[in-house]
Amino acid sequence: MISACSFVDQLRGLGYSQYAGVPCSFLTSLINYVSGDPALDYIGATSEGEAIGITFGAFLAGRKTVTMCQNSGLGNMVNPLTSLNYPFRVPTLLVVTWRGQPEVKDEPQHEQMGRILHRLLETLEIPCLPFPRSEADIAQTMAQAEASMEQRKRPFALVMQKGSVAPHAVPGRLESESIKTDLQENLSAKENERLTRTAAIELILDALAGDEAIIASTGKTGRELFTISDRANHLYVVGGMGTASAIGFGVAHALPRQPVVVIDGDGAALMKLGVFATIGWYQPPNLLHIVLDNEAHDSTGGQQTASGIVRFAAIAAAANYHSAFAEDRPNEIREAVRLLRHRTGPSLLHVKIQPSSPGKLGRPTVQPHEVKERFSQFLSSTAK
Ligand SMILES: Cc1ncc(C[n+]2csc(CCOP(=O)(O)OP(=O)(O)O)c2C)c(N)n1
Repeated sequence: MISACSFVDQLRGLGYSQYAGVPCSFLTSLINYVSGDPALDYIGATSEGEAIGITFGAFLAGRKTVTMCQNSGLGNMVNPLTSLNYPFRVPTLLVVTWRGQPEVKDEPQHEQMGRILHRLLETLEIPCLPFPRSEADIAQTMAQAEASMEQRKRPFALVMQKGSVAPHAVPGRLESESIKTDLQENLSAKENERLTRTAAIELILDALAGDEAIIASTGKTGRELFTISDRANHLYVVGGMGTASAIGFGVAHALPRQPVVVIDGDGAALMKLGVFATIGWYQPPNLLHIVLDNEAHDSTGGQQTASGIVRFAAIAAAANYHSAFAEDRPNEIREAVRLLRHRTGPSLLHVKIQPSSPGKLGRPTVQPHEVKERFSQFLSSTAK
């Protein structure tokens, strides 16, 4: 058994500053220690996939990251690990607990995952080592983990058995300021009067100042942004559907003076709705979250989503955003973008658009890892 302090302090020495995750009882001491230390940063995510999005964003903003989860939650991470971290070549140190370890008494719901955990990591091509159980092992374990992440530019996992870390006291409760949201919903246009996604993205780009980090959701949102204008401050989230907002939050949280704009889709936003609570709790003042809502999974053939009955701005207001607007007419959308871009966030702008996209729509020709590199360079060159 090691102390939380001995592990975290070695990681601190190696430059790790951003932690995120969802708890497991095995992780209690580590999470208590990290969240009680003002020099470190622990984000409690609503799902493990969201936690991967957050550490992905923090990595792009220049931080070394740790993502913690129960092995049950590894399942929730599979999509972003395979379709974000892999193609974009983004590492994170995973600390994955081993519930259901064979021969160790545990609950039935952990049995199968306990048995398949190492095979699952192997299938995911994520190398792993046991989480260190003695202080003397920490340096060597971390040297191997760091060498792997440096060489492969992809995640590495430490598998934590029960009783690995000595108890550490629960830190004081955090408080988040309760906001009286400026909620304005002005939806009156008929569907055929609404903008197309291309027209909406053009209008948004025109209304922005040009110095924002812009993160575009999976499918045609990213493809249209790329086609309209391909710039270093654009990140096309080609995989990890639903995580654009978590990535945007990760960047905004790490770089609080860098304006960040997320352009989300309604299907993607609904897929990871929990992030609204994370954003509302941590209050990034520099985050503008735009949902382009065509009431469809337009990118995959136009299948209807449930968003026809969803008031995204009301959800953002209930989740403690500072401002939450819904607009469907060009002048009002433009005014809202201009206003919210400069207001203290987090802000949400729900834009009703019509389905459809240009007939011959391209795809990003620049590789995800190249997009990542130039986006990170943009962030470091403007870091204030
Ligand atoms: C986890 C996951 N599920 C499904 C898909 C397939 N997929 C790609 S884009 C997309 C639709 C996204 O819908 P929405 O966010 O509303 O954006 P739109 O296509 O309407 O612009 C789907 C289902 C995927 N890439 N990843």
